[in-house]
Amino acid sequence: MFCFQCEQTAGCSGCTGAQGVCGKKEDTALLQDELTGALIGLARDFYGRDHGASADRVIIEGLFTTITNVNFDSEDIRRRIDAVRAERSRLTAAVAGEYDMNRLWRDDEDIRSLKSLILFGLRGMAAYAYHALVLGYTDGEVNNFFYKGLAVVGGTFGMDELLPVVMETGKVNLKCMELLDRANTETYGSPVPVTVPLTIEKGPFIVISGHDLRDLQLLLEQTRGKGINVYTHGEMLPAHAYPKLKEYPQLKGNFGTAWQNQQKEFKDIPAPVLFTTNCLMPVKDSYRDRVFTTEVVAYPDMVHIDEEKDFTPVIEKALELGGYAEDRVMTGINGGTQVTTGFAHGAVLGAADKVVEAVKSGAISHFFLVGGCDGAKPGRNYYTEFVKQAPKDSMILTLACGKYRFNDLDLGSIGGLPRIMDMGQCNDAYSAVRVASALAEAFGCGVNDLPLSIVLSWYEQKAVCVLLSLLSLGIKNIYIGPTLPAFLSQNVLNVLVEQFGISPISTPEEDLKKILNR
Ligand code: FSO
Ligand code: SF4
Repeated sequence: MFCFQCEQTAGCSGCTGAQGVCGKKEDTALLQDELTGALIGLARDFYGRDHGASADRVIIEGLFTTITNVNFDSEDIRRRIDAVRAERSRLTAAVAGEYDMNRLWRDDEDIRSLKSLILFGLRGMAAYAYHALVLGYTDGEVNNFFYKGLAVVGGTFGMDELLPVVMETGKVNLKCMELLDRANTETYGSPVPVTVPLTIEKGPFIVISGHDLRDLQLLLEQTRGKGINVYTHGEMLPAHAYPKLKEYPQLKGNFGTAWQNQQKEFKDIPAPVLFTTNCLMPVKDSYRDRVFTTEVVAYPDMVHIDEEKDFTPVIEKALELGGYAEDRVMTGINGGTQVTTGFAHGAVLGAADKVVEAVKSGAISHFFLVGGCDGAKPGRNYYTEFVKQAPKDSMILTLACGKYRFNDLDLGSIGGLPRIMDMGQCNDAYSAVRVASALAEAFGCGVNDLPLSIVLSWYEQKAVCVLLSLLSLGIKNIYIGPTLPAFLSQNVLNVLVEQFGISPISTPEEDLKKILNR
């Protein structure tokens, strides 16, 4: 096997051998390559031609399946390969062959690097397109680009031809994040700031993880009046801010922290855990009887809830396990007992006058967007330290699961706004873009001229498409850590440094000095 798509890849160069660092076994990795190769074949046949909604869905689900920590189930991946082939033969006699992914992994390193940016960006974007799709929202331009991008990955192109497609991936992903924002806010209302307790109340409960708001809503419907409380986990935390989800009284709070702590946090938990998307880690014996998956997430021998969305097995497990006997006060990484969320574009722009005034009066000196994925590497306490050391008159905007490093800290407020504002999930980078553009407009300058710095933490492929979206907007001087992606070749990195001023993180002290003296 060869895989180098995520931040924890072996030796910062690539996972090979019998198993990846994430626990993905070689046979699963090879099947994921076969699935990707089959998707490229389908895309080459249909790029620029008529393709129906079912082909779009096969592509979106297939790409989503191959994201890090989503699907460890070889049987399930085999079924998906069959579905791609069936779709292809239903539509036409296959013209192009399937693609052998080894050609990509063994290609010239710069070509491999650019094509990896496109492919991994498409995988991330597919997850967002999927969450929008299940709420009934699709976009022709977004769907067409999956075909184009995959066809390009399977074609023969030089660096000059691939670079614009890399940027186009970012541009289309912005559209896709906007689509998902529309799907979420039109269905569940515009997020409002809320405080979310970390205490688990006594009695039966269910923990729901991942990004899919629709799954949460269906679970809340099915647990109505059953004496079962529901707690979000990981990227599901921002759900508390959506008016139509918030109104369910049994949606009580948030359990645990970011994904990489799940093996410790779920040990002996007296409740079931439902995974709606990534990031699922190899399941330990201490809680293997209580893990449930749905959507494209799958793990061998775990109960999978299919499209009928009958959550009865999860509900029965919650009643059987019974939860804690007494309320249990839990804390975040820094000892805080509650967190806040809901500062998406609607809420922040609703307070735009206050924000602009605070900048003009000098009460706010700088905005830092510190966000992205969390992960297991020790160097990631950089982000906690960065936030703690940021000047007291600066605001910290955050999003995605990297926020668990610092979201339980009380850093005070400025002009009635808390200094840490959680904008939501990784896809809510769209909110950050909306806020930055509105500020730029209010001050009559470009986004790069604002007192705003972006410090990203990356782990998997959604972070790749988000980064590409920021670059496609011309945003410069982004800091990235904890390490640079293994799939960036030196030449491609040079281009990103020259054109966009991208820097790897160093220490919080040094980076803050550089940023504030710029
Ligand atoms: Fe985190 Fe995992 Fe949203 Fe990612 S839970 S790491 S970028 O999947 O998706 O932030
Ligand atoms: Fe390795 Fe990451 Fe690929 Fe898993 S997803 S095999 S950890 S590079």
